[in-house]
Amino acid sequence: MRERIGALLDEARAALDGADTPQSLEALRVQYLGKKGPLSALLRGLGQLSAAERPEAGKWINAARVEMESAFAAREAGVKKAARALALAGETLDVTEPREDYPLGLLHPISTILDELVDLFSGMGYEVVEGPEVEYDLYNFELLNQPRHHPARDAQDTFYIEDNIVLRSHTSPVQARTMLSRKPPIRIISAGRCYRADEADATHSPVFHQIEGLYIDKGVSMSDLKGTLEAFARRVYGPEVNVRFRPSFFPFTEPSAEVDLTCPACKGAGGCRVCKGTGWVEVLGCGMVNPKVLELCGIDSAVYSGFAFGMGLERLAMQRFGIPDMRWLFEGDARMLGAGRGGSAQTEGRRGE
Ligand code: 2NM
Repeated sequence: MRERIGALLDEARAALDGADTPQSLEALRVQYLGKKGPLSALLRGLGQLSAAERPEAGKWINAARVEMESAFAAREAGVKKAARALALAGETLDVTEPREDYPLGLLHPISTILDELVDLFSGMGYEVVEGPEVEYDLYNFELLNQPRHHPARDAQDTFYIEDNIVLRSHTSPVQARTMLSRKPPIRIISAGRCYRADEADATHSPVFHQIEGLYIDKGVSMSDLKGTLEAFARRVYGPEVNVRFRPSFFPFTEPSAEVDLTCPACKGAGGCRVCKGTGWVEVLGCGMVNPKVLELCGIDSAVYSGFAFGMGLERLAMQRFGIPDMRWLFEGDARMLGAGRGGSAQTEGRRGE
């Protein structure tokens, strides 16, 4: 009896070592510990033993069952652990694996240009100031030396909300508000949407974006203006760019100038579409703030002087990205947000039109 039980235990252990799934383990459990198994058969056979042999044989059988059950429990824990490790390995997800055909989202060209300019002028100590798009004509015109009879104040050119309220036609009213509310030194940029009653075409839009700078302090001169704008030109157009100042006129500056830069498309060679063959592109207007404007805005023009400059973001974006029609910037066509990165690839999707 003892030998039979020992052999049975050895056999069960060997079978257990080969069981590596919950299913095969369960089959062995039925085989060795079930009602039709060898231990049950031995128990049933106890009746045939003599009364003297019976108690000891019963003990052996029960001890064998306890031992076999603990061997099963140990194996079961091992099999469960292995099964779980296998399942986890099968579910592993590589979150770094690149997917195919990943459409790149880019900022709108206007936002790209604006972010770059804000970054540049912030670095030169300018603070970004905002103001309302629906504006009193006092701030939009009057304080900027554009009195009542000035042609720019015509309803033909400016959107009127009421008699004395307009959609701002430039971001200069933000400068006027700042001059009135602060004392020099003032070094600010304002940027945002502006509105003019223009028909939309390849170079005009009734909604457009400007960025303007204003610097007022004691002793600010035209050479400060030139240095500032040359730094701007090099940063945005590259170190090779040439800068050309041409005399001009604005009601709020005196003297005034227009600034041309080397054409980014033909590098000044001329004969290209972007610069209409001149080798130069017109980029911005600027000047020394008219003393009349300083006085109107409560700044003593005998003590302080300043410069101001302004530019349209649409034109910059069109030159930079080679966009041939200003309307593309406002139509909400997702191809403006580009399939490729940088340069004129930003608008690659529309190039065939
Ligand atoms: C331009 C060109 C020249 C300008 C002037 C002022 C202010 F408020 F100081 F008078 N702000 N911006 C200015 C000057 C804007 O845009 C083409």
